[in-house]
Order: sequence, then structure tokens, then C-alpha cells
Amino acid sequence: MDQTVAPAAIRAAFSAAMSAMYRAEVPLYGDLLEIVAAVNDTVLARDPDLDRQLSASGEHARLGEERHGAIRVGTAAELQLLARVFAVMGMAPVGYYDLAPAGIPVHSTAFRATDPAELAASPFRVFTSLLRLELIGDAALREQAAAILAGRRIVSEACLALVEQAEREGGLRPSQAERFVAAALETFRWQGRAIVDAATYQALLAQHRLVADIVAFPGPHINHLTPRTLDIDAAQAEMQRRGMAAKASIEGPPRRAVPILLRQTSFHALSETFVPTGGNDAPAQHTARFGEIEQRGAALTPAGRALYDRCLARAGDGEDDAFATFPDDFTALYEQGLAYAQFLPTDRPGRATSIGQALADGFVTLAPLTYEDFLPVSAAGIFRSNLGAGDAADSYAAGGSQAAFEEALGRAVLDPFVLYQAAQERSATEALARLA
Ligand code: OOG
Ligand code: NI
Repeated sequence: MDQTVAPAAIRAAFSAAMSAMYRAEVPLYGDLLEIVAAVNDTVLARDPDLDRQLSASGEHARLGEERHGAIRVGTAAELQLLARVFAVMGMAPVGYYDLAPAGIPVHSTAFRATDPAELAASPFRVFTSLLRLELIGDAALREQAAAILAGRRIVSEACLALVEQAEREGGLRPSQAERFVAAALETFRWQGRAIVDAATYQALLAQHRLVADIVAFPGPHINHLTPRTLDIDAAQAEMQRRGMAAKASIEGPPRRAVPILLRQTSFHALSETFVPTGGNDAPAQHTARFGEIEQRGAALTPAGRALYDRCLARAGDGEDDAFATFPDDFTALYEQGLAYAQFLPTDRPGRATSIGQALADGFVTLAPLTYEDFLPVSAAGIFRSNLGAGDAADSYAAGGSQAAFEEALGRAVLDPFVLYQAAQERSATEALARLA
């Protein structure tokens, strides 16, 4: 077939369409975008080295477009269907997150582009959670929830036809891609109506607020859409100055000279009106959707992640300087095998046979590879702060399993460490080739 649209272009169009829709649905999201844009401009003006590094790595251009969304689905069939929708946009499931230890009856993956060039073209990602219905204690309610979920269709016939078309023909032509973006967007829209009556909604809510959010509505409405800031402390301060109900603390690692992994903060869910199905039911209120911002730092190797987890545990125990043993200099992080790097050109010409030599001779310079994924502890904190206190059980005895999730998904999730390692090696190869 001639003239198919690149998946990255479909992904970028979808990300922009989602942003416009969410802005209309949740006006405070527009305020967040303003705050983040202003903070990012200030940071780049103040830190020309960072500006140059982001330009050289291709991240400067993507910064203003960068978003992650979050959705929750009810069944394996829904998860598989969405995996096919995301595949049309070049997004694959990366990583496995078990939220059961935090008392949240879901497990999750992130759909995203996997290749550095694809990420630079459009880094749009969607944290996608699957309800673990077996954790609903009440057997009658569990069966009722399963029946409700079995009866709903979260992807329209028109969208599904375009997914099948893309699978069959290896892509979509421009007019088809445009229709696909519009049709897929509908799956994630807040529709202001339930598919259950008010009494059922209340019963689901009493089981767990998240169960109501997943089961009671026509589909997986987008529950937040998160822009990326270069200084989350400044953005958080501005949110508070404007009187937004921001979370008291920032999730993730403390502020550092070399940002690592992911730091996030959110403001509380808004209350939205919906119409239950019972003929005499009055409109009711549902709180699920919220605003979030994040700052992304260096991707850590397995050794770096293990050290991070040990530091985090010490911080949890109340230790003041829990991260003191974590190097805060990028060269040290790279040389100690704690963080992944990319190798950017300098203006010094020269040839080298190894990346080590090229670094030593100053022909290339080190920069962090940006962390493209999520953190289970932070995700749990984000879920919890937006469910309202007292909602979640402390934890579920039955933890999730990656194997069970992959069976539901119908394929394996990709290992993020393998992707970062490949990106680092590719960067080294390309850097040496440029010198030669
Ligand atoms: C997802 C929460 C996780 C993040 O940024 O860690 C998340 C959800 O609330 O559905 O989005
Ligand atoms: Ni999020």
C-alpha cells in the first residue's frame, strides 16, 4: 500500500487530540500547561548547558508535546483491544507494575514508543491498569461486575475496523489515520453517564472507589494527562500560589543536582456529574479525574535502581539523609554503572576506536538517558491521593504476577532495562560512526 502515515505521526496527532479534549474536560489542566511552559522557559534560560543538552539529544523539541495519560480497564479482552489500538500508533507495552501491595486492586503496564528516534518524535505514553476482579471480596458483586464489563464495548466499530485495516495493510493512509485518531479518542472521553443505576454505583463504590471508576462507566475515560516540567519544585510552588489543591509532597526521589527517575505531584480529583441508568435516579457525582505534573531524570541501571530502592526504604524509615550514598554527579553515576548514558557530539574534532577513548579525548560528552517509565511506589501514591483517604485496603494478600498480566494481555511486556541498554549501545555506535 502506498503512502501510509508513520505511526509516530499518528501518535503525535493522537497526543495533541487527547490534550485538547482533556483541556476542555478539565480546565485546570490548561492552567497546568501554562505553569509548566513558563517554568520550562525559565529553567532553559537559566541553564544554557541543559538547553544545549536537550537540543543535542532531540528532547528540546518534544518537551512541550510530552504527556502521559492514565487509564484503567476491566477485562483481559479490553486490555488486548487497547494494545491493538496503541500498536497502530507505534506503542508497545513496557514494564509491569503490581499495585496490590499498596492496596489497589490493579496491575499495570505502560504503552509507549520504544526506540530513541521514535521517542524523540513523540514520547506520548499511557499508564494502563487492569482491574483484578478476583480481589473483590463480595462474590455476588464480583459476578455482577463481571457481567457488566462483559456487556460493554469500549472501542467503536469504526475504530475497530480501522485497527483491522492497519493490521492487514501494515498502516493507514492519511484520511484513515485522521478518522482513526478521532474514533480512538472517543474511547477515552468522559461521557457523563454511567452504565449502571445509582444503587449499583454505590455498591461498587463501597467495595472500592476504583472498582466503581472502572466498572460503572461506558469506557476507560482518561483520568489524568501529565505534562513534563524541568523543575517540579518551582511548578509545585506555582500551583500552590495559584491556590490549586496540590498534594503536600512530591512523589519519588528528592531534588538532586542530577535528577534521577521520576518526580511527580498532583492536585486533587474534581467532582463530576454523571447520570445513572435508573429511570428515577438523580444525577450523581463521581471523583476520579485529576491533574498531575512530572519531572523526568536519568534512567537507572538495575544496580542503580537497587541502590535507589535501598535509599527510598531508608527515607521511608525517616532517615534524614537517606540518599547520601547515591552519587549526585552524572559522570560518577555512569562510571559506577548506576545510570544509562547517551554520547553527544562536542565541537572538538577527532577519531576514536572506543567510546571510552572518545570520552577521555573530549570528542563526545556524556548525558543521561531520560527515564521513560513509571515508579510503582509513586503510582501507588498517585492512585491513593486521588481515591480519598481511607478508601484503599492496606494491601492485598494476593499480589499480582507478571505472568498473569501477560496472559491477560496476550503477549509479554518489554523489559525497560533491555530498551535502555540498547539505546545506550546505539548512541555509542552512532557517536563513533560520526567521528570516523
Ligand atoms: C495511574 C496512576 C499511575 C503515574 O504517573 O504514576 C500514574 C492511575 O491513577 O490510573 O499515572
Ligand atoms: Ni500519572
